[in-house]
Amino acid sequence: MTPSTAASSFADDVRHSLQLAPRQLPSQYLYDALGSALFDAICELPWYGITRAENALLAGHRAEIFAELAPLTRIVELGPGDGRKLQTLVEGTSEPLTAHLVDVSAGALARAAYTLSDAPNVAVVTHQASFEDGLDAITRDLRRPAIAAARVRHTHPDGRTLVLLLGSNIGNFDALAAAALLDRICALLAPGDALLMGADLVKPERDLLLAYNDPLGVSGAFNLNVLLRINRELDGNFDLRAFRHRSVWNPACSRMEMFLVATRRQHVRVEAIGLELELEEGEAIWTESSYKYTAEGLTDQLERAGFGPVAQWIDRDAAFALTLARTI
Ligand code: AVI
Repeated sequence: MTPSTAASSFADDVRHSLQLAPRQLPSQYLYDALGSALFDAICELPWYGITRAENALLAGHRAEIFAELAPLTRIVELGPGDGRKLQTLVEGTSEPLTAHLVDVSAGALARAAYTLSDAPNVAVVTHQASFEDGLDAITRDLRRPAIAAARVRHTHPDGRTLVLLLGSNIGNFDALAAAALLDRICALLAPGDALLMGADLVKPERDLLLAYNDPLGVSGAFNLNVLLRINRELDGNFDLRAFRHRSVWNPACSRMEMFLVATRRQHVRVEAIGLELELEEGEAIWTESSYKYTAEGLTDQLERAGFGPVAQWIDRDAAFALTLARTI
């Protein structure tokens, strides 16, 4: 499953993916205003360690990152969430920076821009778009000829660019889509620019099950909210009480999988797209995959995409890796 495709719309994607076998919904649609707020709440949960581990690694290594990449003038963050990861990073410099934030959620962009308004040296530009469309728009804005010239001359006349793909956002892309995304990031960057990627590592199954099916039920609400969104935006009649949240670890594919499971046989209608569904009791709608990696697997993946790893920092307790990689 791929979280986003360039020219798709919510209506088209819902119509198409709910009719696949097994039924699916692309995970990018979990992030409307409420979904983004619920995801921010997940990041606060004691069982979801990604955000805390990443923040500690960013705070601990930001000085090295800025020293390594000087002169850094531009940061592009794919999926900034509430902006706190970038805030932690930019506390490591007083040099002027332009931050391009790319997210499908207008609410997340507004929250991130607000968080960063505390950083006087950072000018924020927001792009409400999928990662792919946002990268393409930024590449166009930065005038590709200038980048192409920089590639040839191996110079950075207006400073270096750092792309941030944090929070294990890469984990919501399957292998092919992840490779395509890394290629697209590479296309934006000139040699010597860099990617900083935060990715969750394989860990004991019981920890993963708690992180993706927490005792407070926030993960369940986050998952179910996509049905609420279909009801609201596409005039659907999903009965949210007739579904339960399920998360499973798939060791063969090294990923957590999230589903909404029908608790009874039911008929659902989504008026705006003329869709009628017959769901059996126990039938599942696949809403998200979260791939988990090994440290070596991450560096191999980056090397295949044309990056040379510079440094990798690992939080062993949380099993989380932050990798800085340069375009070569
Ligand atoms: C945003 N993404 C990296 C999160 C993850 O861990 O896959 C989304 C999430 N899904 C359930 N909990 C959190």
